[in-house]
Amino acid sequence: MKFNTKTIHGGQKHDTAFGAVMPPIYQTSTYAQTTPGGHKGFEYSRTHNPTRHALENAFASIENGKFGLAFGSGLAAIDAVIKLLKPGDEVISTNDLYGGSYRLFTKIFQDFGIKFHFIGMQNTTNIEELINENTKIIWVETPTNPMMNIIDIKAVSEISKKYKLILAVDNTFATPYLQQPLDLGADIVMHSATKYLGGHSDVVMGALVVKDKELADRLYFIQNASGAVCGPQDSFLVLRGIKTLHVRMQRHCENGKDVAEYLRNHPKVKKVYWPGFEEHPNHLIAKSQMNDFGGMISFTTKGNNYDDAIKIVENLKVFTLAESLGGVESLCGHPASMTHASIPKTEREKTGVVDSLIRLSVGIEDIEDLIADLNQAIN
Ligand code: P1T
Repeated sequence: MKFNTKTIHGGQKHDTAFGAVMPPIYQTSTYAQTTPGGHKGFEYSRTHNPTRHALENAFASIENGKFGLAFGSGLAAIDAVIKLLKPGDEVISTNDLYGGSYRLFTKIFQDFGIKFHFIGMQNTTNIEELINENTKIIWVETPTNPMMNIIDIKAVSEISKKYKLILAVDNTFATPYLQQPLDLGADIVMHSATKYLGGHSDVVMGALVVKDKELADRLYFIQNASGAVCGPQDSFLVLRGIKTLHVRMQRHCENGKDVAEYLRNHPKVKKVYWPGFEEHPNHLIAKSQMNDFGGMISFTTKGNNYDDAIKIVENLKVFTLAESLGGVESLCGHPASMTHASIPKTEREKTGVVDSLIRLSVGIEDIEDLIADLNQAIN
């Protein structure tokens, strides 16, 4: 199946009881057994649940993987990946990444003896310089949150293969509609399914997808042993969301392009971060590894004034000021005080997360209304 068909049918079977076209919400914690071990493949819903299973198959299908795992949040999915490690192990991560991922790495796992290196990965030789016998995982976010840097997944995967490391890619911003990291050599794809996969700002969820059976088994063990799973109702919602991922993404990309171009021409705007621009430093990599450029855009205003940025996000009306992204409705955020407040100011400013930076998740409303809203708020 091609991608658009996979979003609707990938990994799915009609329900065997009554032929329900959508999988029922199996709102149950446990399953009757005829004798100990005498069950139909489901024992307890932390381990397996039919609705979650249908969703996990959909995750695997759209990411061109073999095994999907669903978690109670994106951070719970990342938590499971880092639990593959032992004290003394090291991770090399992108230095521009979601603030909550940075917080999980530095405030939780660092205390368990895992060492994290944060570096710009646009130049992949930076990565090789940090590799030693303790290095186990390379953590890549691309496009990065919120600076929209693009990292060459294929080039990083060549390094990870050379040193026998695990390459994990957070594909939240791109979604498999735009890029499929497993095809580019990644070992693990991670999602905050809260965002584009769910697509309607009504659920918090995380996902992992892998191809390798042994790695999948280790992750399934952690998923069950640590227990950060999502419930059947949420599984149903994300499964429903995935069925329109391709049409939503197409419109997010169209609107994103128009908003990026509008902002670039605005006299009060200093810089627009969007990988579709030819002048974006990683545009050629974006063009080669992504099918389009998405609906996430960050920009700064002239003067780099904190109060000006706050005034703009307060004045926006069609764009809602809120954490999160990837829903049908347009959202705006102020990373320095919101999503990236957990990164120290000196660290975040090194990557460009300055006080005037505003992040937009461009939704799928009429473009004229989005532009008019930005116009009134910036002017
Ligand atoms: O929020 P949660 O589902 O736990 O996912 C965490 C996460 C992981 N990776 C990326 C790239 C993310 O953007 C996120 C969550 N991000 C936001 C809430 C945000 O507004 O950026």
